[in-house]
Amino acid sequence: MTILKIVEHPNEILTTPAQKVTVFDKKLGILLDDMYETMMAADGIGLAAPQVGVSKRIAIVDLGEGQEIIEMINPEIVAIGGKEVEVEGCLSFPDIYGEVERPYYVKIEAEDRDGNLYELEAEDYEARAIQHEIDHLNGILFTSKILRYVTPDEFTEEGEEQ
Ligand code: GNR
Ligand code: NI
Repeated sequence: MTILKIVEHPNEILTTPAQKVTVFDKKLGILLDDMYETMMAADGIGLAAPQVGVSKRIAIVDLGEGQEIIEMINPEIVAIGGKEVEVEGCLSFPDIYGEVERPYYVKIEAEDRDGNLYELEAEDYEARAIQHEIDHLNGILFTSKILRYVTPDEFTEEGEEQ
């Protein structure tokens, strides 16, 4: 497996809508595995393919703590509910943290690495990470949604992981 280089802002790939995946081959599995290793090495809870230089609709989320790894290929949000403001960070913006309002609940439809369609419901921080990643696939960056910037120490004071 390989730790990939994370693309940082400013880079056009981060603001370009990614292409749908049509081929579910071994190469896709290798990319997903490499993205997972890259995310872990960078201490992230999510990663989208454009962040490793691949403009395809592929993203992963893993909140850790025994929760399962979510692999999303061609994800679509099919329902949302509620709203909540929380602090977010992004591996493509190393020193920026800010409060973002997002729906508290999402239901998505996506394909797994074998091309099987599945539905997933998520709440709270998991729903937030999923939406942050789907935004990446649409070329939307969290900085365009920040209501208030916070300093890293303020972020840790709130008890979030760094
Ligand atoms: O590691 C990450 N943490 C995070 C915190 C709150 C909301 C979203 C995220 S995703 C981010 C990793 C990243 O940049 N994914 O695109
Ligand atoms: Ni991000």
